Amino acid sequence: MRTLYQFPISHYCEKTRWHLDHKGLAYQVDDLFPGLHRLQSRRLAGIDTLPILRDGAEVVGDSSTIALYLEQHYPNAPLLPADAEQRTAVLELEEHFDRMGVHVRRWLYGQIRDWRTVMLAMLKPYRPLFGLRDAMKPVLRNGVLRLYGVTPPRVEKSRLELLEGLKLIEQLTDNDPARYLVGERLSLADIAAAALYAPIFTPAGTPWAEISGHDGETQGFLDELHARPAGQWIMRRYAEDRARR
Ligand SMILES: N[C@@H](CCC(=O)N[C@@H](CS)C(=O)NCC(=O)O)C(=O)O
Repeated sequence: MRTLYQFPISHYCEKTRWHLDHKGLAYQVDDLFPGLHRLQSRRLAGIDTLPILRDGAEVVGDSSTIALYLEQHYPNAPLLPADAEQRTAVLELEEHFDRMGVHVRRWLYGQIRDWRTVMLAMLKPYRPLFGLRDAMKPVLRNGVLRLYGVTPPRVEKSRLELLEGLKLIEQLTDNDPARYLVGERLSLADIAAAALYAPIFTPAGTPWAEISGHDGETQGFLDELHARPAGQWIMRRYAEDRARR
């Protein structure tokens, strides 16, 4: 039995879901409650973050370690090229877009003015146990802002970083949304880039599509990003390459 310990709203968990789905591997999800998850994540894998994958007797934490584990143990539908040079390029890009995920998350949380839809997307999987779920909302909101360093100067720096990441996608694909980042096939680099940018591009069917209520300035910025070749590239990866189980 395979279990993915996750937060549905986490884009790092989305990267792992995509990888498992791409390989056609069956799994169940265990949605841990944010904050309290650390009791379990530390016990399972000695880490504070999700995703964590249990695969039979093996427990693997961190989306990049999980990715390598999956490639090693399930070589079908490979996401790492056989060619050594391309493989190195893919792994470097995966790392780059993993770091970008931090900026995407910080920038997005920095834009939220009305937290209702975020809380709904975040807490939907959990039952409203004795009103505890709703009582946790302000605690969670403050925890998210503190944990992810959501302060105006850092949010602005993250905005610039995420623009640089989009520029890189455009350079690597020569502004062509049909192309992949490395070589002619989907790789771990594409999955990392598309999944970790997904919260701001909100492809249909993803948890972030439910977040609404941005102010005019933020919405205008998002519209500009959507119109760029990199925005179209991300939406295209979702439309064409995001197999769902
Ligand atoms: N490097 C990690 C990052 C994962 C990560 O940042 N997960 C966040 C959710 S998006 C998390 O678990 N945060 C909870 C915490 O830090 O307590 C990975 O790739 O798995």
